[in-house]
Amino acid sequence: MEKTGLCMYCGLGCRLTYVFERGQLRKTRPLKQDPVSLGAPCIKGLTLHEVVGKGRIKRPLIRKSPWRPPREASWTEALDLVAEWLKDADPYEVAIVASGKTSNEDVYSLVKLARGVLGTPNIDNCCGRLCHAPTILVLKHIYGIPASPGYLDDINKLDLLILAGTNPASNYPVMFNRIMWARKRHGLKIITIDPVKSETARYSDYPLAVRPGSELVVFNYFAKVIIENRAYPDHIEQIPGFREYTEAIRHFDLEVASQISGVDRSLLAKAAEAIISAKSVGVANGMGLTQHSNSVESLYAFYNLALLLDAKVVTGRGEINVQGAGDMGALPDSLPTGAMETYMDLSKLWDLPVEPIKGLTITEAFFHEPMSIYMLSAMNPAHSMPAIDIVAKRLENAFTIQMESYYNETSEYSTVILPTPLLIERDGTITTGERRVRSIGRPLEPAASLRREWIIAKKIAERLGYGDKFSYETTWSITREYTTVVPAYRDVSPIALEKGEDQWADKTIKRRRFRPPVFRGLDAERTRGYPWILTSFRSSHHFLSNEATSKSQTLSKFPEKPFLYMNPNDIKCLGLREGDKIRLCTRHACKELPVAASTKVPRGMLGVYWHFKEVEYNKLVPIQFETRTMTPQYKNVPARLEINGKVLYPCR
Ligand SMILES: Nc1nc2c(c(=O)[nH]1)N[C@H]1C(S)=C(S)[C@@H](COP(=O)(O)OP(=O)(O)OC[C@H]3O[C@@H](n4cnc5c(=O)[nH]c(N)nc54)[C@H](O)[C@@H]3O)O[C@H]1N2
Ligand SMILES: Nc1nc2c(c(=O)[nH]1)N[C@H]1C(S)=C(S)[C@@H](COP(=O)(O)OP(=O)(O)OC[C@H]3O[C@@H](n4cnc5c(=O)[nH]c(N)nc54)[C@H](O)[C@@H]3O)O[C@H]1N2
Ligand code: SF4
Ligand SMILES: [Mo]
Repeated sequence: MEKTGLCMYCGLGCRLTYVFERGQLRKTRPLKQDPVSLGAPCIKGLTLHEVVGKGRIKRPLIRKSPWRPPREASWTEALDLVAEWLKDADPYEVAIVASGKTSNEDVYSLVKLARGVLGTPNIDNCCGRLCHAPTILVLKHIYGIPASPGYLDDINKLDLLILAGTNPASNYPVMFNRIMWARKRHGLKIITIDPVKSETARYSDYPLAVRPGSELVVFNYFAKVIIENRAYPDHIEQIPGFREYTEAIRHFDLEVASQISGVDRSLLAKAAEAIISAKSVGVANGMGLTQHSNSVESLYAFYNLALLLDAKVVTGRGEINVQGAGDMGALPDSLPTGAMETYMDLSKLWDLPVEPIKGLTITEAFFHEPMSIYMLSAMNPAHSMPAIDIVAKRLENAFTIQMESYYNETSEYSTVILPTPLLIERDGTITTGERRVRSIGRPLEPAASLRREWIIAKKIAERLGYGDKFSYETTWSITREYTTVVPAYRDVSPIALEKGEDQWADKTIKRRRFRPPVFRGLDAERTRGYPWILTSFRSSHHFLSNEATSKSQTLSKFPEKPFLYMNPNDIKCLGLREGDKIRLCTRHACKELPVAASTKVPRGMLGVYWHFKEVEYNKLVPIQFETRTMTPQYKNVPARLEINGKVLYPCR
């Protein structure tokens, strides 16, 4: 038997064919007619059958005291306990985190529980906060839309693509297929801005290996060349802020750009030449730009450049439903109905009192104002947040409720664990990074002992006396509700979705406005005490904290390892050998790791695949954020290397 259904990983959101034999999932195959994958999904999707059944949490678990193993409990006991705690808690000491790995309906229900029933404004979503919050802020300011306005298929028509701190060859393979086809068909040129020689940078015509955190100067230099050559459409001059922008970028000449970014002058000049001669340009950014404390200004520089070029914005979004999670209102500074000012509308629609109060981001709720209750949906903060030693303490000291499919690092600190189905065991909808709304299709049946977030929210609301506000019988009744409540989804047809047809949430650009960026210098620099720069990147064979992908035999065979990757020349000149254990220290912590060689990593830098538990990369990441979005600086971390007590400096 065959069934079709979505993948459960990245924000491209491919539809796949699931093949069953005697009721067991045996294979996952491409689906030729899928307009997203175009019949060529990636290896993670194609190995889903190897991961779904292994190591799952089957029953609710309750831990009576920290460090004691949890015991199994009934759903009634677990939910009674959770409801009891929530009822007595100060709503400002509760943080609820929804997940881009669940459906729109599940996220929406948690937002309604938080804002409508509990009165807590501290509602956020994990992937949105830890990855593209700065991008969304800047897209909202420049284009008036909290989403990527372009389409994947735009790539087919581009002749130049600027990829800044993103690695689609690894992380968005189906997008990368389109890039490669355009390159083969009509010679699409690629500029990459990445200090690391990533899988994507290997195909780049202009690989700009910038000094981490210096990207802004390169974007401003490009803008200066474009303006000096008048290589922009006439109508651009009418866009508000144009004059101020031209003034702001005036000083960023080739000399400045090359000196600050460390990129060779002639390569920079050639890239600028390619930009001014291209007819149709596309841009995309990723974590290499956002996970910095100066990310918002870099992103203003990047999207001002995009505006100047009238470029297509094809930036991807991380997890399969991170776009939907934000759209459903799982953000502390907006509501499902939109800006905070719409709270009266929402109160009427829900018939619940909603206060126009800005809540805490998940990062603030861990590092600035510890909570007494954390309620986490499909998230693993004890692996994925910075300074995980502090995160662990917060979780341990609080009443932590996890809604999870796999027992992960965070589970060690949870008081109650509520077992949930995986995305592919759910019906309902997600919204991809393109803002394409898709039915998940529930290719797999969940075990009877699992409950998803909307059911959990409903059961809690019933216990707190709000059952009538959660009178949903099916997932689709929530789809019908959110398509009337969330303005960007008012043209989305729940009937079409239920039939399996794709829909589009609003993608129209609402305005165009230049926002001149301010250069405040690099966000971190080498010092004598910390002479190396440490960064983290992703592997195409592992997903986030690797809970699911580590269960696949096929994916585990690939060569990426929990090592500290260094340039082979650095290894040689320091007299090290691969496999040598080395002490790696940042200003936050130290960790011993085996060394491995990789030509990906430039000299003087260190790289780690943060997926692996053994690396505990985020133990090393200090508490440093972009202050408007509270997105952590995972990428540019000054570090020191020691062996037998001796400090190792980068070779000259
Ligand atoms: N050092 C460093 N840290 C980072 C980043 C980085 O680049 N460097 N990136 C950050 C980013 S962009 C993000 S989004 C966060 C992510 O961080 P988290 O949101 O914490 O994601 P995971 O770490 O994978 O934890 C997700 C949990 O979801 C569970 N899960 C439940 N259902 C599903 C499902 O249907 N599908 C999948 N895949 N999992 C499910 C899995 O069991 C897993 O334990 O990490 C951030 N942390
Ligand atoms: N296989 C796989 N696919 C994924 C994921 C996964 O874990 N595995 N995660 C999904 C999620 S949640 C997200 S958010 C996306 C993220 O996808 P991307 O945005 O591509 O994220 P990363 O690979 O973390 O970083 C992108 C690039 O930034 C570079 N970089 C590192 N430091 C710097 C710097 O200082 N400056 C610049 N300019 N570049 C730098 C890295 O070398 C890397 O090539 O991927 C999604 N897809
Ligand atoms: S991980 Fe992304 S690209 Fe790969 S199959 Fe799944 S949705 Fe498609
Ligand atoms: Mo992400």
